[in-house]
Amino acid sequence: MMSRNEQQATHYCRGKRVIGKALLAIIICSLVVDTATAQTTRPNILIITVDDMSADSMGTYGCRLKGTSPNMDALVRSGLRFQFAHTQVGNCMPGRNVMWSGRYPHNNGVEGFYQVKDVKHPHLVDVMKGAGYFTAIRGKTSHSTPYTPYAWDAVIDSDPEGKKYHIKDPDSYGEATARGIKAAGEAGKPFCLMVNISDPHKPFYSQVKGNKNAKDPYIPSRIFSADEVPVPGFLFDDPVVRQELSLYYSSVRRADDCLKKVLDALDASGQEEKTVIMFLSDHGMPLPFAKTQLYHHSTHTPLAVRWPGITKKGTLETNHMVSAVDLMPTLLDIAGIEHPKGFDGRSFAAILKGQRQEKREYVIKEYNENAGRSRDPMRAVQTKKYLYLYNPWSNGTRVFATATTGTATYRQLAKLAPTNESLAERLEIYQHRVVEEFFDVEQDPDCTVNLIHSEKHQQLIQQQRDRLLAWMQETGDPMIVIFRDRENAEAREAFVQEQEAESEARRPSKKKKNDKNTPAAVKKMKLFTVVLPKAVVPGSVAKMVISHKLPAQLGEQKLHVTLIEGKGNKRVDRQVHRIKGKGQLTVEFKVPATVTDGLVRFAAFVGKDFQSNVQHYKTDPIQVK
Ligand SMILES: [Ca+2]
Repeated sequence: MMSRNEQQATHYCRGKRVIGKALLAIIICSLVVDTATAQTTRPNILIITVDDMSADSMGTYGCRLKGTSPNMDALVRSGLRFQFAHTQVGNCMPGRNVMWSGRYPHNNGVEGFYQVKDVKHPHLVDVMKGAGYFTAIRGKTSHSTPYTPYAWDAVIDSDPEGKKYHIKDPDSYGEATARGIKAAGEAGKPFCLMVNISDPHKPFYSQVKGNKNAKDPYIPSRIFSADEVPVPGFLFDDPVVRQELSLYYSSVRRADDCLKKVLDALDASGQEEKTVIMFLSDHGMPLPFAKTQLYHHSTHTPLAVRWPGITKKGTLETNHMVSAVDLMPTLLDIAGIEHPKGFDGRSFAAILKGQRQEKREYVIKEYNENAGRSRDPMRAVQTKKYLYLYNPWSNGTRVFATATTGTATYRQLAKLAPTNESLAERLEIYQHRVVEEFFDVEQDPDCTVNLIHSEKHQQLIQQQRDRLLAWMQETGDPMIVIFRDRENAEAREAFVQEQEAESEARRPSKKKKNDKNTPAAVKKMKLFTVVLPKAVVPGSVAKMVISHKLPAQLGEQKLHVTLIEGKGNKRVDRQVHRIKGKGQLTVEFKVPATVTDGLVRFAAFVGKDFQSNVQHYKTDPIQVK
């Protein structure tokens, strides 16, 4: 049996130059040669990403709040930074897989948050290892690699004693960097080290995951207050929004603190002059209209490369548009490694050397599904001045599924919308959108005025549609069938439903048939509501009233209702009722005389079993009286 690494190496070489019986000998031979070349000529590669950070949260990219990013600013100024760089996707795993495959999602197979069993393309780690690099990663390994077991030489997420590093701890990023560099030295190889900083991804500074009352020990070097933060034009000025933004910007500052530790570690290693640094964010801020979208601010990223002896300090590059799909070919050129076949992206190494490249007037963006596997496909063409968006999922009733509904900002939007006309309009757009949009991003970077019906923009709109169609053809995008036939709403809806079904089928195999057949639209309905008992008294009966409304297509379903006690979530009792259509039932539980920790919870779900539930619900802990 070959190990995963060997399989990957074999795959890569086979695609490149190896035939028949000589396979193994040539691989060994080429690896030996590559390792020797690597030791003498190849530069170290240090890739640093931040998570969920909008470009304009940095001073060098126009942040209106001073002091968010002193170290990031110094880093990008020390090399060449792109003004017009975008990531392809507005969310993490599919976005990062574009970066490290050089392929669009429909060609690398990672369209959502799932791994691909049979990876047919070489990943960054495979190619770099094949060329004699020591490869190491800190953070986001599963989101950056399409398969397991990972081929990285080292995954540095724990300290030498095996204790997991905290993802918000700046010191740990310095430590991991130092260890990665040291390990490469011991292996006698140059390093390809990827450090993925967690901030400003949620939980934001001060919000400790899983414990509302815990204090966050990782305090940013500067904390911003609600009254000083800028409110992006795609959001709205409100105390709740400002409060959340203040935590976001404080987390940007903590990302900056982490970056400083990484650079200090590189400096201390003495490898600075032999190391090429690439720095970028994976997509925009984790708030409504940014993350999981393809708007301008969803994908606009800071992107800088410092290539010792090549890039000129303080270069602001404004001529060319580049995007995440170009990163891997560029890195291979920097390292002097031959390209494997099949990249969608194109190296911008020439631009780093101060040369001009043709055909850099626009970038194409692609979104398919969110972390919950709900499918809402979109495509976009972005130029320096305009953005065209195609949103075939929008059918007037389908609600866009996005991670940003978990934010305080979204909850405030939903709360205020019924009594505020302009927020009601924003909520409508957030939930339902329209099929096509066109924005003048130079005048309206927040993408609030849709110009798709503007008379004077029709020629420009058509130009972007033509570009998108040509790209679909060239890259084999299956969406071409409906894009060609844009006026056909029925075909469009059928296509999206088919994609939704495929996405459902990709859920883990433990999910039952029952679940696969549940359309996403049903999952978005509120199937039942619960009225809890006014008080829960030990030793007496607690009554809850459950009203249900199941669509006909679900037929008869089981409703499981559970009483849970204590911090350890121990099940006291579960009752199963059969429900169908519209109705109401009362569920009674005998509460134990002594309740563990003095806490109970109620939970309920509809479906055959929990793994295949159609909808579930759980209360916060309730104090017993
Ligand atoms: Ca992210």
